[in-house]
Amino acid sequence: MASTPPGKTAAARDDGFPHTGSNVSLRERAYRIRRHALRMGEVQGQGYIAQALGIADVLAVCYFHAMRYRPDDTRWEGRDRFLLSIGHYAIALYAALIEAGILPESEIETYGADASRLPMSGMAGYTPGMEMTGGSLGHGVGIAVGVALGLKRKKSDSFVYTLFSDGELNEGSIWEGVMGAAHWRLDNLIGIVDVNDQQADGPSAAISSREPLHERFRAFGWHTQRVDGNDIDAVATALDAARAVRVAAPRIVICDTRMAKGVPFLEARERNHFLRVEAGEWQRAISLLDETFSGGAVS
Ligand SMILES: Cc1ncc(C[n+]2csc(CCOP(=O)(O)OP(=O)(O)O)c2C)c(N)n1
Ligand SMILES: [Mg+2]
Repeated sequence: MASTPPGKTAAARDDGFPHTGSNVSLRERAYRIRRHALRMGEVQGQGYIAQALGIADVLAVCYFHAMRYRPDDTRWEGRDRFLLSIGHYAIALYAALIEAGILPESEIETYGADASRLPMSGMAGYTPGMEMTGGSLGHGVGIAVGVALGLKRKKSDSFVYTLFSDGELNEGSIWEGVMGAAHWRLDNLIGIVDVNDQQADGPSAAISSREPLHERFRAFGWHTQRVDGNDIDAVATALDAARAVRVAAPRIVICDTRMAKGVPFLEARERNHFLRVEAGEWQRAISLLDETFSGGAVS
């Protein structure tokens, strides 16, 4: 077994909650996830950075509060599964996996390079902790339904989390999965939608609105909550409720987030689906993030 990383207790590792007993706050985890993502962005000079900054608070809660896993055994049968439906958010998940001690921080330098374990779109065969291959949008919920059904048949008490996006709701296959999950009453499935009101062609509300999204999910038979996805306490409370509530239905936590959260000059950009940042501006972005964190402004 690997040595216990700083801030984690050896006793807590075996029950699958490596973060239990850590003295690092969720707010600091989210800040560090953002920082890892910016450093990967700097390696390539471009990427889906705004998404990573926007979803960092949610990932911090997933990996340091809600989910069971063993950093040194990513295939552990008792783990909760995290299915990243949106392959282009891989940079965000890598940042969380680095923070979780599943990937070494040194691999940041390899991001997006040939033969790297960190390709620009999420691929299950390449990266420890990446449970599904993304890239073609619309498949995470359907795969999550299959995994959740399989776990139920094995009498497992693991949860299946799947993260998908507001633009991805344009894919009909998402709604097929949503109906299947409700039909099979998959109370071990927790969906998280990142509603950043942005997709490749512009604002989601203008291109193909799915609002009121909470009412739609409710109508599809899901236990539904909607929170500010950049409010760490609200996300943690919602995920606690999603696990604890006694209803025979899948659960959704709709997270309204702000793209590029934590780096004001990137937040201010109108089109930030794919960001290009000038070479000198990466360090500025990291410094601003550091300042907002130490000043208490990020989450
Ligand atoms: C089936 C499919 N169609 C189109 C794409 C191209 N594509 C990649 S990301 C993206 C936008 C999806 O919306 P969202 O994730 O909400 O965008 P973001 O919030 O990241 O800007 C699109 C259309 C794809 N990867 N797969
Ligand atoms: Mg979006």
